[in-house]
Amino acid sequence: MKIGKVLLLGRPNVGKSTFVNNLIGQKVAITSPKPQTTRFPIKAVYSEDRGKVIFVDTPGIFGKTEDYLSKKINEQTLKSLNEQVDLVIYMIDHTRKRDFEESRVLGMVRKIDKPKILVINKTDLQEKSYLPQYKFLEDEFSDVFQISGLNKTHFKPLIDKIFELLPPASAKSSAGKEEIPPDLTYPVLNIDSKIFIGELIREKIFLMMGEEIPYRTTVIVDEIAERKNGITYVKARILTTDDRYKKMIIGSDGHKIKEIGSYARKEIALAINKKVYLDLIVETDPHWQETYY
Ligand SMILES: Nc1nc2c(ncn2[C@@H]2O[C@H](COP(=O)(O)OP(=O)(O)OP(=O)(O)O)[C@@H](O)[C@H]2O)c(=O)[nH]1
Ligand SMILES: [Mg+2]
Repeated sequence: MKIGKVLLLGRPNVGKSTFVNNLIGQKVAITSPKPQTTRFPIKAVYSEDRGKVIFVDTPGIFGKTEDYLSKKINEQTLKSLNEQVDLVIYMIDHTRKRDFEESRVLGMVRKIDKPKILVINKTDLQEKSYLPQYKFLEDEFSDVFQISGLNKTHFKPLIDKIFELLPPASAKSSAGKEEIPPDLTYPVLNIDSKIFIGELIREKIFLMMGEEIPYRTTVIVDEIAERKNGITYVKARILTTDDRYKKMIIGSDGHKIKEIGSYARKEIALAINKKVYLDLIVETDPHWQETYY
Protein backbone atom coordinates (compact mmCIF):
# COMPACT_ATOMS: atom_id res chain seq x y z
CA MET A 1 0.00 0.00 0.00
CA LYS A 2 1.14 3.48 -0.78
CA ILE A 3 -0.16 6.82 0.41
CA GLY A 4 1.10 10.12 -0.91
CA LYS A 5 0.47 13.62 -2.05
CA VAL A 6 0.91 14.92 -5.59
CA LEU A 7 1.01 18.61 -6.47
CA LEU A 8 -0.36 19.49 -9.89
CA LEU A 9 1.10 22.64 -11.43
CA GLY A 10 0.69 24.35 -14.76
CA ARG A 11 -0.43 27.59 -16.26
CA PRO A 12 -4.15 28.32 -16.50
CA ASN A 13 -6.30 26.27 -18.85
CA VAL A 14 -3.85 23.41 -19.49
CA GLY A 15 -6.44 20.93 -18.17
CA LYS A 16 -5.41 20.25 -14.57
CA SER A 17 -8.93 20.10 -13.15
CA THR A 18 -10.28 18.05 -16.06
CA PHE A 19 -7.53 15.51 -15.48
CA VAL A 20 -8.23 15.24 -11.75
CA ASN A 21 -11.99 14.86 -12.31
CA ASN A 22 -11.54 12.17 -14.91
CA LEU A 23 -8.92 10.29 -12.94
CA ILE A 24 -11.05 10.25 -9.82
CA GLY A 25 -14.18 9.52 -11.83
CA GLN A 26 -16.19 12.21 -10.12
CA LYS A 27 -16.38 15.95 -10.57
CA VAL A 28 -14.39 17.53 -7.79
CA ALA A 29 -13.27 20.72 -9.51
CA ILE A 30 -15.10 22.92 -11.97
CA THR A 31 -13.65 23.38 -15.47
CA SER A 32 -14.17 25.77 -18.36
CA PRO A 33 -12.50 26.96 -21.55
CA LYS A 34 -11.63 30.22 -19.78
CA PRO A 35 -8.37 30.60 -17.87
CA GLN A 36 -8.31 30.92 -14.07
CA THR A 37 -11.38 28.81 -13.51
CA THR A 38 -9.95 27.23 -10.36
CA ARG A 39 -9.53 29.83 -7.61
CA PHE A 40 -8.13 27.81 -4.71
CA PRO A 41 -6.26 24.52 -4.37
CA ILE A 42 -8.52 21.48 -4.22
CA LYS A 43 -7.34 18.33 -2.50
CA ALA A 44 -8.96 15.28 -4.03
CA VAL A 45 -8.23 11.67 -3.12
CA TYR A 46 -7.71 8.96 -5.73
CA SER A 47 -8.16 5.51 -4.22
CA GLU A 48 -7.44 2.06 -5.61
CA ASP A 49 -5.91 -1.29 -4.61
CA ARG A 50 -2.39 0.07 -4.59
CA GLY A 51 -3.22 2.87 -2.19
CA LYS A 52 -4.42 6.45 -1.95
CA VAL A 53 -3.10 9.58 -3.58
CA ILE A 54 -4.06 13.12 -2.66
CA PHE A 55 -3.98 15.25 -5.80
CA VAL A 56 -3.65 18.96 -5.11
CA ASP A 57 -5.29 20.67 -8.10
CA THR A 58 -4.01 24.24 -8.04
CA PRO A 59 -5.20 27.40 -9.78
CA GLY A 60 -3.15 27.98 -12.92
CA ILE A 61 -0.25 30.34 -12.33
CA PHE A 62 -0.78 33.61 -14.15
CA GLY A 63 2.07 35.38 -15.90
CA LYS A 64 0.72 38.85 -15.23
CA THR A 65 -1.26 39.64 -12.12
CA GLU A 66 -2.57 43.16 -12.21
CA ASP A 67 -5.86 42.91 -10.39
CA TYR A 68 -6.55 41.99 -6.78
CA LEU A 69 -8.23 38.65 -7.51
CA SER A 70 -5.47 37.36 -9.82
CA LYS A 71 -2.90 38.26 -7.20
CA LYS A 72 -4.86 36.39 -4.53
CA ILE A 73 -5.30 33.35 -6.76
CA ASN A 74 -1.60 33.23 -7.57
CA GLU A 75 -0.83 33.57 -3.87
CA GLN A 76 -2.94 30.50 -3.18
CA THR A 77 -0.88 28.48 -5.62
CA LEU A 78 2.38 29.86 -4.28
CA LYS A 79 1.30 28.71 -0.81
CA SER A 80 0.81 25.19 -2.22
CA LEU A 81 4.44 25.24 -3.27
CA ASN A 82 5.40 25.29 0.39
CA GLU A 83 3.19 22.38 1.21
CA GLN A 84 4.82 19.04 1.93
CA VAL A 85 4.27 16.86 -1.12
CA ASP A 86 5.81 13.61 -2.36
CA LEU A 87 5.70 14.31 -6.08
CA VAL A 88 5.04 17.10 -8.57
CA ILE A 89 3.21 16.88 -11.90
CA TYR A 90 3.99 19.71 -14.27
CA MET A 91 1.26 19.84 -16.90
CA ILE A 92 1.60 21.59 -20.23
CA ASP A 93 -0.76 22.17 -23.14
CA HIS A 94 1.09 21.55 -26.41
CA THR A 95 -1.58 23.42 -28.39
CA ARG A 96 -0.42 26.70 -26.89
CA LYS A 97 2.82 28.51 -27.58
CA ARG A 98 5.49 28.58 -24.96
CA ASP A 99 5.72 32.07 -23.52
CA PHE A 100 6.67 34.16 -20.53
CA GLU A 101 3.90 32.64 -18.42
CA GLU A 102 5.07 29.11 -19.13
CA SER A 103 8.64 30.07 -18.24
CA ARG A 104 7.42 31.46 -14.95
CA VAL A 105 5.68 28.20 -14.04
CA LEU A 106 8.69 26.16 -15.15
CA GLY A 107 10.90 28.35 -12.96
CA MET A 108 8.73 27.49 -9.97
CA VAL A 109 8.70 23.80 -10.79
CA ARG A 110 12.47 23.79 -11.08
CA LYS A 111 12.84 25.06 -7.54
CA ILE A 112 10.92 22.18 -6.01
CA ASP A 113 13.21 19.46 -4.78
CA LYS A 114 10.91 16.45 -5.26
CA PRO A 115 10.44 13.81 -7.95
CA LYS A 116 8.73 15.39 -10.95
CA ILE A 117 6.71 14.14 -13.86
CA LEU A 118 6.04 16.12 -17.03
CA VAL A 119 2.56 15.59 -18.45
CA ILE A 120 1.82 16.79 -21.94
CA ASN A 121 -1.95 17.15 -22.11
CA LYS A 122 -4.56 17.47 -24.88
CA THR A 123 -2.90 14.96 -27.21
CA ASP A 124 -6.32 14.38 -28.80
CA LEU A 125 -5.74 17.77 -30.46
CA GLN A 126 -3.12 17.30 -33.14
CA GLU A 127 -3.80 19.88 -35.84
CA LYS A 128 -2.23 22.83 -34.01
CA SER A 129 0.74 21.70 -31.95
CA TYR A 130 3.74 23.52 -30.56
CA LEU A 131 5.28 20.33 -29.24
CA PRO A 132 8.74 21.10 -30.68
CA GLN A 133 8.86 24.17 -28.42
CA TYR A 134 8.55 21.88 -25.40
CA LYS A 135 10.96 19.19 -26.60
CA PHE A 136 13.83 20.55 -24.49
CA LEU A 137 11.89 19.61 -21.36
CA GLU A 138 12.38 15.94 -22.12
CA ASP A 139 16.05 16.33 -21.14
CA GLU A 140 15.05 17.82 -17.83
CA PHE A 141 12.28 15.44 -16.84
CA SER A 142 13.11 11.77 -16.81
CA ASP A 143 9.44 10.86 -16.80
CA VAL A 144 7.28 12.31 -19.56
CA PHE A 145 3.73 11.22 -20.37
CA GLN A 146 1.41 12.28 -23.14
CA ILE A 147 -2.25 12.11 -22.21
CA SER A 148 -5.66 13.41 -23.06
CA GLY A 149 -7.26 14.39 -19.80
CA LEU A 150 -10.53 14.93 -21.60
CA ASN A 151 -10.64 11.54 -23.33
CA LYS A 152 -8.94 9.74 -20.44
CA THR A 153 -6.24 8.26 -22.64
CA HIS A 154 -2.88 6.98 -21.34
CA PHE A 155 -3.82 7.45 -17.71
CA LYS A 156 -2.61 3.97 -16.79
CA PRO A 157 1.15 4.36 -17.43
CA LEU A 158 1.02 7.73 -15.66
CA ILE A 159 -0.70 6.42 -12.55
CA ASP A 160 1.64 3.39 -12.53
CA LYS A 161 4.59 5.77 -12.47
CA ILE A 162 3.02 7.85 -9.71
CA PHE A 163 2.64 4.76 -7.53
CA GLU A 164 6.18 3.70 -8.37
CA LEU A 165 7.60 7.05 -7.23
CA LEU A 166 5.51 7.49 -4.08
CA PRO A 167 7.02 6.40 -0.78
CA PRO A 168 5.56 3.25 0.82
CA ALA A 169 2.79 3.84 3.37
CA SER A 170 5.20 2.70 6.08
CA ALA A 171 7.63 5.54 5.27
CA LYS A 172 7.81 8.36 7.79
CA SER A 173 8.16 10.95 5.08
CA SER A 174 4.91 10.46 3.16
CA ALA A 175 3.18 13.84 2.98
CA GLY A 176 -0.36 12.58 2.51
CA LYS A 177 -0.46 10.17 5.41
CA GLU A 178 -2.02 12.23 8.17
CA GLU A 179 -4.55 13.99 5.96
CA ILE A 180 -6.78 11.18 4.73
CA PRO A 181 -9.47 10.23 7.24
CA PRO A 182 -9.94 6.45 7.60
CA ASP A 183 -13.68 6.75 6.89
CA LEU A 184 -13.34 8.83 3.72
CA THR A 185 -16.60 8.83 1.77
CA TYR A 186 -16.36 12.04 -0.28
CA PRO A 187 -13.08 12.31 -2.19
CA VAL A 188 -12.44 16.00 -1.52
CA LEU A 189 -10.65 16.96 1.69
CA ASN A 190 -10.99 20.72 1.79
CA ILE A 191 -14.43 21.59 0.42
CA ASP A 192 -17.83 21.41 2.11
CA SER A 193 -21.15 21.15 0.28
CA LYS A 194 -21.83 24.90 0.38
CA ILE A 195 -18.54 25.63 -1.33
CA PHE A 196 -19.00 22.84 -3.85
CA ILE A 197 -22.51 23.96 -4.83
CA GLY A 198 -21.23 27.54 -5.09
CA GLU A 199 -18.51 26.27 -7.40
CA LEU A 200 -21.03 24.47 -9.63
CA ILE A 201 -23.00 27.70 -10.00
CA ARG A 202 -19.81 29.68 -10.62
CA GLU A 203 -18.91 27.21 -13.38
CA LYS A 204 -22.15 27.98 -15.19
CA ILE A 205 -21.27 31.68 -15.09
CA PHE A 206 -17.85 30.84 -16.59
CA LEU A 207 -19.56 28.83 -19.31
CA MET A 208 -22.45 31.17 -20.06
CA MET A 209 -21.23 34.73 -19.55
CA GLY A 210 -18.83 36.77 -21.72
CA GLU A 211 -15.18 37.55 -21.23
CA GLU A 212 -15.07 39.89 -18.27
CA ILE A 213 -18.03 38.91 -16.10
CA PRO A 214 -16.76 35.57 -14.70
CA TYR A 215 -13.73 37.40 -13.31
CA ARG A 216 -15.88 40.04 -11.64
CA THR A 217 -18.20 37.53 -10.07
CA THR A 218 -18.37 34.98 -7.28
CA VAL A 219 -21.07 32.81 -5.73
CA ILE A 220 -21.97 32.47 -2.06
CA VAL A 221 -24.28 29.71 -0.85
CA ASP A 222 -26.12 30.86 2.28
CA GLU A 223 -28.37 27.90 2.97
CA ILE A 224 -28.91 24.26 2.10
CA ALA A 225 -31.99 22.82 3.76
CA GLU A 226 -33.96 19.59 3.46
CA ARG A 227 -37.66 20.35 3.08
CA LYS A 228 -40.43 18.02 4.27
CA ASN A 229 -41.54 17.36 0.70
CA GLY A 230 -38.14 15.78 -0.02
CA ILE A 231 -36.84 18.77 -1.94
CA THR A 232 -33.46 20.26 -1.06
CA TYR A 233 -33.69 24.03 -0.85
CA VAL A 234 -30.53 25.91 -1.85
CA LYS A 235 -30.24 29.66 -1.36
CA ALA A 236 -27.36 31.28 -3.22
CA ARG A 237 -26.18 34.73 -4.23
CA ILE A 238 -24.17 35.71 -7.26
CA LEU A 239 -22.03 38.69 -6.29
CA THR A 240 -20.65 40.97 -8.95
CA THR A 241 -18.69 44.21 -8.78
CA ASP A 242 -20.86 46.47 -10.86
CA ASP A 243 -24.55 47.21 -11.50
CA ARG A 244 -24.05 46.87 -15.24
CA TYR A 245 -22.72 43.31 -14.79
CA LYS A 246 -25.66 42.55 -12.51
CA LYS A 247 -28.02 43.62 -15.30
CA MET A 248 -26.21 41.41 -17.80
CA ILE A 249 -26.28 38.39 -15.49
CA ILE A 250 -30.01 38.87 -14.93
CA GLY A 251 -30.64 39.45 -18.66
CA SER A 252 -33.75 40.93 -20.20
CA ASP A 253 -36.84 39.71 -18.31
CA GLY A 254 -34.49 37.62 -16.16
CA HIS A 255 -33.86 35.09 -18.93
CA LYS A 256 -30.12 34.80 -18.30
CA ILE A 257 -30.29 34.18 -14.58
CA LYS A 258 -33.06 31.66 -15.22
CA GLU A 259 -30.84 29.84 -17.68
CA ILE A 260 -27.86 29.86 -15.29
CA GLY A 261 -30.10 28.72 -12.43
CA SER A 262 -31.73 25.94 -14.37
CA TYR A 263 -28.41 24.57 -15.66
CA ALA A 264 -26.87 24.74 -12.17
CA ARG A 265 -29.93 23.22 -10.48
CA LYS A 266 -29.86 20.19 -12.76
CA GLU A 267 -26.23 19.53 -11.96
CA ILE A 268 -26.66 20.05 -8.21
CA ALA A 269 -29.60 17.63 -8.26
CA LEU A 270 -27.49 15.08 -10.09
CA ALA A 271 -24.58 15.54 -7.69
CA ILE A 272 -26.64 15.08 -4.53
CA ASN A 273 -29.22 12.73 -6.04
CA LYS A 274 -32.15 14.76 -4.73
CA LYS A 275 -34.70 17.17 -6.15
CA VAL A 276 -33.42 20.71 -5.76
CA TYR A 277 -35.07 24.09 -5.53
CA LEU A 278 -32.47 26.76 -6.28
CA ASP A 279 -33.20 30.23 -4.97
CA LEU A 280 -30.65 32.28 -6.89
CA ILE A 281 -30.28 36.06 -6.78
CA VAL A 282 -27.73 38.58 -8.07
CA GLU A 283 -26.28 41.34 -5.91
CA THR A 284 -23.82 44.13 -6.58
CA ASP A 285 -20.95 44.13 -4.12
CA PRO A 286 -17.89 46.07 -5.28
CA HIS A 287 -15.86 44.62 -2.40
CA TRP A 288 -16.59 40.89 -2.63
CA GLN A 289 -13.01 40.17 -3.68
CA GLU A 290 -11.59 41.62 -0.49
CA THR A 291 -14.29 39.95 1.62
CA TYR A 292 -14.12 36.46 0.21
CA TYR A 293 -10.60 36.05 -1.20
N1 LIG B 1 -9.27 18.75 -26.31
C1 LIG B 1 -8.97 18.70 -25.02
N2 LIG B 1 -9.40 19.65 -24.19
C2 LIG B 1 -9.07 19.56 -22.88
C3 LIG B 1 -8.29 18.49 -22.36
N3 LIG B 1 -8.14 18.69 -21.03
C4 LIG B 1 -8.82 19.82 -20.74
N4 LIG B 1 -9.38 20.34 -21.84
C5 LIG B 1 -10.17 21.57 -21.94
O1 LIG B 1 -9.36 22.66 -21.59
C6 LIG B 1 -10.12 23.66 -20.90
C7 LIG B 1 -9.48 23.96 -19.56
O2 LIG B 1 -9.57 22.84 -18.73
P1 LIG B 1 -9.46 22.96 -17.15
O3 LIG B 1 -9.43 21.57 -16.62
O4 LIG B 1 -10.49 23.89 -16.62
O5 LIG B 1 -8.02 23.63 -17.03
P2 LIG B 1 -7.20 24.05 -15.71
O6 LIG B 1 -5.78 23.78 -15.99
O7 LIG B 1 -7.80 23.42 -14.51
O8 LIG B 1 -7.45 25.64 -15.71
P3 LIG B 1 -7.39 26.68 -14.47
O9 LIG B 1 -8.28 26.17 -13.39
O10 LIG B 1 -7.91 27.93 -15.08
O11 LIG B 1 -5.96 26.77 -14.08
C8 LIG B 1 -11.53 23.09 -20.77
O12 LIG B 1 -12.31 23.62 -21.81
C9 LIG B 1 -11.32 21.60 -20.95
O13 LIG B 1 -12.44 20.93 -21.49
C10 LIG B 1 -7.84 17.49 -23.28
O14 LIG B 1 -7.17 16.51 -22.95
N5 LIG B 1 -8.21 17.65 -24.59
MG1 LIG C 1 -8.62 24.24 -12.83
